[in-house]
Amino acid sequence: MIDAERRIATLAHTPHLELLRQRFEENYGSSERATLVVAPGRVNLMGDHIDYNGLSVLPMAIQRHMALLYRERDDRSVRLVSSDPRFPNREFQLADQIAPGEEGDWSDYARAACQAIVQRYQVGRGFDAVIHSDIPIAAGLASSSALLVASALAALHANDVWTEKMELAVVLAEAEHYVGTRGGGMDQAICLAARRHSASRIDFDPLRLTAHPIPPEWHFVIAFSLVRAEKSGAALETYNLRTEESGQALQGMTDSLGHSGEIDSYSDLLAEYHANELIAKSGDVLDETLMRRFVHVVTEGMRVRQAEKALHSYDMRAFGELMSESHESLRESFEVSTPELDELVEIAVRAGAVGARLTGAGLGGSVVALCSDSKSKKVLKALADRFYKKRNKRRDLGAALDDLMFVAEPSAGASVTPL
Ligand code: NG1
Repeated sequence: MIDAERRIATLAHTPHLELLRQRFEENYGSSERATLVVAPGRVNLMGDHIDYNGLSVLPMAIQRHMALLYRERDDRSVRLVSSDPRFPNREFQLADQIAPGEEGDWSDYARAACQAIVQRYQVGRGFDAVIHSDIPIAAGLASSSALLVASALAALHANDVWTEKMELAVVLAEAEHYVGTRGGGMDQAICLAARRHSASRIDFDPLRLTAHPIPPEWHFVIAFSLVRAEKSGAALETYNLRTEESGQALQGMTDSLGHSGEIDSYSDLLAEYHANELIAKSGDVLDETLMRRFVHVVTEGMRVRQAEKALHSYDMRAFGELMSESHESLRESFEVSTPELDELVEIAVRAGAVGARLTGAGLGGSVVALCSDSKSKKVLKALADRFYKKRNKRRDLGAALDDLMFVAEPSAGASVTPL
């Protein structure tokens, strides 16, 4: 993961390195022999709520990062300091079972990572770390997985353990269940193994990434709905309910087709039957809710394949149309959109985006809109005027517009750089 070119690039792209060093020195003394870990956020371009059903997805890493500066210790303590005052200092011990913090504590992602690394690689050396992130929190851009990945890389490198990225991604997908989500493996995999200038198709079982370059004139605009999709409370419950429902829908279909016990995944079912045949049958077999969930999963899986083809053939219009269809399916069939996300999608499309969709889990969070480079200024301006400024009259946004909406740059995966 470390080579000279990457090292220089990493340092050059860490604008907050000085701040990290300063915070490190305030808390732990000299920052000599410290190591920098950088883990990106991500935007998912196609394929939401299907990774936990084992179907392929198409995300890319973005230019927003979780940066963590650490130095290893001689004992099992892990000490964490965040530059964000909302997240108080935390300390815990490396162990096979690490107790979570108070309800929804921010350090649970680091605890989850460390517990998994101890269980898998039997490490015993802790570390002192400071972290700083510019990934918007609870915005559907996987800031929590970036913290999990950065903490895991610190725990591994502090103990001189080297692992293969795909192996680690599998371990960390499971590790994140510690916080209560029954999620899939998209976020950890793209955070670890994304390629610059590219989106990646991620296949599961076995985990594999296939990178596809993004044409430079394709601009993906990300816009935050101002509704935080916190994975504690209601959003967590709905998310887990959707995983359950899509499992029940699969079960209902395999039972009715006489394959119970033989077919236990969407990919196996889709290998056996044509998607359209399954969709037609689902109306007879499943109740209304499960039928909708089933239709979303199956059609979203198809859209990932079609989007990949559109990307290959530089067909921006086709890609955009698939994004809008995907949003409609997430809204109507999977019921994870919100009025704010719908409004952002509509504003972006009216202003010239070829398509737009919610990204990530939904239930708040962000949308992603595709437009040509010549249109992106117009799309950003429309979002500012018709969404953010309208709301800003009534309340303080508390952040610059640049933090609420920006053009995503397809970025590289996580890196570890000794200073
Ligand atoms: P976000 O948007 O970061 O909450 C979640 C899951 C993904 C995936 C998407 C929906 C985790 C860590 N992330 O992402 O695996 O299922 O929702 O596509 O559980």
